[in-house]
Order: sequence, then C-alpha cells, then structure tokens
Amino acid sequence: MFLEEHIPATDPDLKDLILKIADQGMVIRAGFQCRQESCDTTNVYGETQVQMDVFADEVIVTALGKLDCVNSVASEERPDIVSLNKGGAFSVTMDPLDGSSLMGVNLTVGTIIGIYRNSSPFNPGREMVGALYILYGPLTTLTYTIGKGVHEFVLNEGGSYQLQHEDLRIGSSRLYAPGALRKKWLPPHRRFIRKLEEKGYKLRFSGSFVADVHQILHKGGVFTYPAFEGSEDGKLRLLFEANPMGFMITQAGGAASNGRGNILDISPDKLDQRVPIYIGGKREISMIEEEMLI
Ligand code: FBP
Repeated sequence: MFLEEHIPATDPDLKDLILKIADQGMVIRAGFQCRQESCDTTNVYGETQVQMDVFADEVIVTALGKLDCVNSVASEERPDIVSLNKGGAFSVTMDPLDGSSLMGVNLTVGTIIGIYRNSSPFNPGREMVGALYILYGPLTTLTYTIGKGVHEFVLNEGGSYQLQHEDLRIGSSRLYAPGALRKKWLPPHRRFIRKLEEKGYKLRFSGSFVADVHQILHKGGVFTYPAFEGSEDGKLRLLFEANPMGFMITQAGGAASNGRGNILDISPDKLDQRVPIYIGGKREISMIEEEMLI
C-alpha cells in the first residue's frame, strides 16, 4: 500500500499537507550531493547553518505556501513565524534538517514536522493533529501519525512511499542514547544513567536526534538530552524537535518527559524554547521521573 492510499480521506486538507511534505522529502534527498558544506550564517541558536539546513527549509516553506490550508510555518532555521495563507486552518512547525552537524560524514539525518489545527504554533504538543519525520539514510523513510497509530513508509525507486510497518509499537530492548557532556550532567540524571548502565542498557548515540529516536522506537529504550550545568533547559527545541517526536512516540505506546512531567503538556511561550528531553519507553520515563523526586 502507498502513502496516499493509507492516509484517510476524511480530512482532505490534512492529507494534502502530509503528501506535500512527503514530496519535498524527494527534493531534499536529491539536494544532498552538491550541498555538503557549511554556510557563513548562524541560526537563532548561534549554530552554524549548513547548506542543507537552508535548502531544506526553503524547499518546505515554498511548497507549503502553495497550499491554501497552511496558515503559518515556524521553522528552527528562522527567527520568526512565516505567515502563508490567512484563511488556512493549519500551522506547521519544523526542523527542516535535524542532525545537520553530521553533514559531511554521511550519517542519517531527517526532517521533523508537527501539524496543529490552529493559526498559531504556540500550542501544547498534545493538541497536535499530525506529526511526521523523514529519514535520509540508506533508505529514505517517512513515518507519520495523525493520532491513530504510527506508520512507516519507504521511498521506492519509482518515487512512491510504500508501506513498511503499520501501527508500530515501541520495542522492548534496552538501548540508551545520552546527550550532553557527561561532566556537566546534574545529579538526578547522573543517577538515572548509572541505573540504566547497571541494568545493561547498550549505548547508541549518533548525533542525530531524529535517527536516534527512530532506533529507540523500533528497538526500545530511551533517548535523553537532559538539563545540564549551564543550561537548565537542555539543548533541544520544544516546538521543532521534542513535541513532534514526543507525539509520535506516545502514539507508539511510549512517553516523552522533561524529567518531571509530560512534554506534551507544556504550553510554549516562545519559538526558540528549549526543553530537557527523555523520550522512549514508559518504563524508562518512569525511572527518570522517580529519580527527579529524590
Ligand atoms: P540540529 O537540529 O541543529 O542538527 O541540532 C540538534 C542535534 O543535532 C540533535 O539532532 C542531536 O541529538 C543533538 O543536536 C546533538 O548534540 P551534541 O552535538 O551536543 O551531541
């Protein structure tokens, strides 16, 4: 079955929106070969942009501008919300190319998208009506949810996304992907990681959040980018990274927390809001939330 057959026609605008982004995955994938360098620009977080960050951002914003149903887009690569079509029902949040520090070493990176039925992106994550990510790895895959399970498709040679896994449920293996410098970890987080290690969790951290969470979704375990000395809010962005992936993993039977409560309950008040993140199996999320209480 192909993606266009899989997405229900009950909400045609939402379906068009997801399919439009899926098409951009092919354009972005085709752009990698001649865009491997850094740019002279930095984004709002002071991070050096790579050519692919800018390209992926422009490709998606331009494509969404052609859909009447899209009111606005908020991108990790832009300081301001882009207003598109005034009457549009949806606001889209995106990290056009997550893991882009891996550009040049040919590891998996991806596009992360959140969709709200609202003209503004400032909503708690649980109000999302759809989320998806596209992974550019040995295969190009698209994983989406519209609140009815998580489904994965692989891009075939004919340019169609073919169903690979329907109703994915988070695995039960024991992997952990711990971000931030170990010497800067705070005590509860340090204790949590020690407990995981004592239980035999295996280390898997690639430098690409979306790829690491994808692995956790399939196999099980937990990804964390915690609060650390010098950054009480961690590194990852609530609107662009944490919420869409949190919504996705929750749909697959897992959970996402800032260490103290569900990430999807947070009402964002700024575009560049960061959040400490623990995302993975319910077992691991309960462990860190208990550790925070000690
Ligand atoms: P980008 O969206 O700018 O690529 O940043 C996010 C990110 O690359 C995550 O994908 C990844 O988990 C994290 O930063 C890696 O951070 P660090 O370099 O500190 O390990």
